[in-house]
Amino acid sequence: MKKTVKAILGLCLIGCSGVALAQNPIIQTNYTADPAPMVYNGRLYVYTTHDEDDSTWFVMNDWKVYSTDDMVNWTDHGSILSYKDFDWAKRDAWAAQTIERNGKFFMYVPMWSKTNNKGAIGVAVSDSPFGPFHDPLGKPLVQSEWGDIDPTVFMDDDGQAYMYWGNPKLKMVKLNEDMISYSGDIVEVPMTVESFGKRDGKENPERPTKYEEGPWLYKRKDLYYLFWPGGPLPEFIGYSTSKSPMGPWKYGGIVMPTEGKSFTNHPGIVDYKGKTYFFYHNGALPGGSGFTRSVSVEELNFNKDGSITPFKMSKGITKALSTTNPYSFNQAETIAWSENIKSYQNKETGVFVKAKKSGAYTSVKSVDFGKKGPASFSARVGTTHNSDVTMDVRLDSVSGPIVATLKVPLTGGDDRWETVKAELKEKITGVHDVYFVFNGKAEKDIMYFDYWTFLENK
Ligand code: FUB
Repeated sequence: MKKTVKAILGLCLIGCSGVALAQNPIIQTNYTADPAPMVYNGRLYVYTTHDEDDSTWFVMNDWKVYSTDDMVNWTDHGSILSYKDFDWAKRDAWAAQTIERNGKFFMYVPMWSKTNNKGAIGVAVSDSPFGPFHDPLGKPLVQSEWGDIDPTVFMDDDGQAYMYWGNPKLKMVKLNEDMISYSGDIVEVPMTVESFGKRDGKENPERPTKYEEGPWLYKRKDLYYLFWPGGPLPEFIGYSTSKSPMGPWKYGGIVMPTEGKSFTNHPGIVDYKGKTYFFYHNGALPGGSGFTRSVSVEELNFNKDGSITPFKMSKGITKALSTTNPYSFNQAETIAWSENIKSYQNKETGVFVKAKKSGAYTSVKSVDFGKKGPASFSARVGTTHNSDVTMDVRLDSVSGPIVATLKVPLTGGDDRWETVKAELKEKITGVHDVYFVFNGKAEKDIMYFDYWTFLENK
């Protein structure tokens, strides 16, 4: 007779549930940095830069996008744009931001320009948040001098869009309605102590204030906020406020003090489902550093007067805003937490994940199996090994009860897949965190995994 997993787990209390575990960094399957959140059609998207594995400098070739609707399970949509998509660019896919206007998505991206051998900011356009994006101009949108990096674009309630950017100078321009051109002169924002605070340490004529780079423009009630990484290095995140999107700015103080194994940081702020979220990066993943960074998120709270009390990096948002349906097709690359997993993409499959060693796992939080529960489990998987490769489905922790085990067939390559089914060993009801644990004898690349679903009991 099948035992009821809900009954067994009743004994586990909080230690087994995974609820108390860390959720930051939110992406563990690649090194990501410079988070740029955007809400579209009720879903939260985060565009990121991508630090190549083992980098010892800013080796950054493309931008990625991830999304969620519950703040804990993040779907990897893969690489959506590269500096190679711009004829005029030769490297440095650095901090970007995407915004939507009239159903079109505009991604503002800094790169190193081939033509002038300087930093420059381009724009790419798409009909979808996932791309494909193309370069409508065939040239930079702005190229003023070295330091044209880190664009932030904000559209005000009256439809006027503003772009700020720059390191060490802070510049601003008004974008036209087409979002791919601008009007008027590029304004250099005065770097005053009143606007950006007095820099600590040795005097630096190039950087008279705390402002370093990476601005993010945000509006709350009638107040405009400019968040920015401040120096001297390693960076903290500070903020300034103004009654107008064009300034003058008044220094507000520190939001997030220096912390976290990366000498840079980068703010991205967004309102979503009644709360405000603050995205940033650090070097918290295994192998993490200033050149192998990872994106995290915290809830951002404001004081009554609109000021912000500084807060530290934390374990992140641990409670899902909603549950996941196990009876629909769920992508393997929708993950709350994983270890020893990398994500990849190819033409055949789109984005999928690979278990790099035996015992690697992915997990999904707050999966609602309902009252009847499932009869079976199936997943699209494959391996290049003919020794025993299995995938265990466990509940509520990586060592929780095994409710199903799939035998993974030798398919011979990550362009070849099979959908495999397993009967359930236990009856499952109610809400659980689900863990997929990958086992095999090989030293590396145990198996690959594309999607999963449960079949509901009738
Ligand atoms: O990620 C490359 C650069 O490092 C960004 O453009 C800066 O904001 C800093 O995060």
